[in-house]
Amino acid sequence: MEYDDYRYQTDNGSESGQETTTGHKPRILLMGLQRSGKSSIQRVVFNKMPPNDTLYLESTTKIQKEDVTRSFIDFQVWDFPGQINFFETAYDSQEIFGEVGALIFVIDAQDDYREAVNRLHYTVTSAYRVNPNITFEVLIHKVDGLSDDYKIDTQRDIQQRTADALADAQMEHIQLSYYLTSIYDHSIYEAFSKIIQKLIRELPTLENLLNVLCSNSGIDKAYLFDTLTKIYIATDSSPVDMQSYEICSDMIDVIIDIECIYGAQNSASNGTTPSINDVEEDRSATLSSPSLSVGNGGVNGFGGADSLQEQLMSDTSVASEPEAEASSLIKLTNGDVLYLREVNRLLVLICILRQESFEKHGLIDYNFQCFKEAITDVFEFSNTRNKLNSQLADGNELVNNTSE
Ligand SMILES: Nc1nc2c(ncn2[C@@H]2O[C@H](COP(=O)(O)OP(=O)(O)O)[C@@H](O)[C@H]2O)c(=O)[nH]1
Ligand SMILES: [Mg+2]
Repeated sequence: MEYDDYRYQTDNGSESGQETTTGHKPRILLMGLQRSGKSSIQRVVFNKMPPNDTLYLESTTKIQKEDVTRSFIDFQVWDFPGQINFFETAYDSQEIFGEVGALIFVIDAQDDYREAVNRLHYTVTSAYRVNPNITFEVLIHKVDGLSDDYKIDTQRDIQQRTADALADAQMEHIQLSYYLTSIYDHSIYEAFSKIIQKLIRELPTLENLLNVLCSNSGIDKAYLFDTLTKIYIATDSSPVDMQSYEICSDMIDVIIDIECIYGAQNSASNGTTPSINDVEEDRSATLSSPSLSVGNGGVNGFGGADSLQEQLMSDTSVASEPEAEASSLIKLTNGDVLYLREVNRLLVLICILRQESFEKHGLIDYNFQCFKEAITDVFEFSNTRNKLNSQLADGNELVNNTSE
């Protein structure tokens, strides 16, 4: 399958009638040795490519830029060819690294990683010299084949080698964050959630709103998800455990699948835009433990979802149009309830709460409405500010094409 099948908005076109790429969005760079998995990560997370299809990806020969414009997520992803050194004088490193938000360095953990660690050191120190504001993120990737012990050892070893090398170069003040990831499970989404949250300026406001919502409604945990990428862009300040994130992320797949099977046709024949529509479920009989098994890494679920996905993908101007928002309820036999509410076409809120707390569900719905209005306000505010910023930056005339 071709890459083009998956992309929804790219740097070289306004296929969906959206604005074309602006050169001044925060950038996320994907760097690392060849075959470490950079292109696969980009396709799986942002273009919904099924993980197995990445086996057929061709090697990247020039920087692939992609615009990701989805409500609070608004940046460019640059996928680098591993074989080229962009710090050489032939390239304008100021132009490449000057405006970067995050530099993600991918290391293949199934391979001998010594060379990758050397390259990581070189990349981090060189990029830091150009722009000390970059956040450096290291993905110890392809850990699907590895035992838990081996994962931990590998991470410790890579961290140690990198820290030693930075200390030798007297650059130990550079901060790096490490993640164990694989495209075959939730770990890559969880890592991207954390990486991207660092770039969302509204994060403190969103967290605050979620905290208020949780404490006033008896909710134990709430995640605000970007529906398409399944990246959670904010959560309340109670600790995140992987299991609760996974089950919420699986719930999105379930709802989208059900919508695709039972919902999309109706809405198409009504001539209205399909959305995740009022799917009410009571699955208490079928779910014996708080873990759903919906697809591998949650990605298979999108197989038949093309039309809905495309619509979701092409619509980025959502916050303004009022429409009936979807909701869904899943009761688990351990006494927990998963409650999903659509904030707008790009965002869903998923709450985990005790069944007893859900009895006051009028209160929760009322609080949700307040939450939704607040989110819409924050979004509109930041949208206006971004537009102003980009007009200012356009005035300063920025060069956009750095791929050669
Ligand atoms: N087992 C495993 N293989 C992966 C993973 N991510 C990518 N790959 C494989 O690694 C190979 C190289 O991937 P590619 O994205 O082309 O690497 P790039 O050169 O860094 O862009 C492909 O065959 C992918 O299927 C992963 O998480 N686990
Ligand atoms: Mg590549």
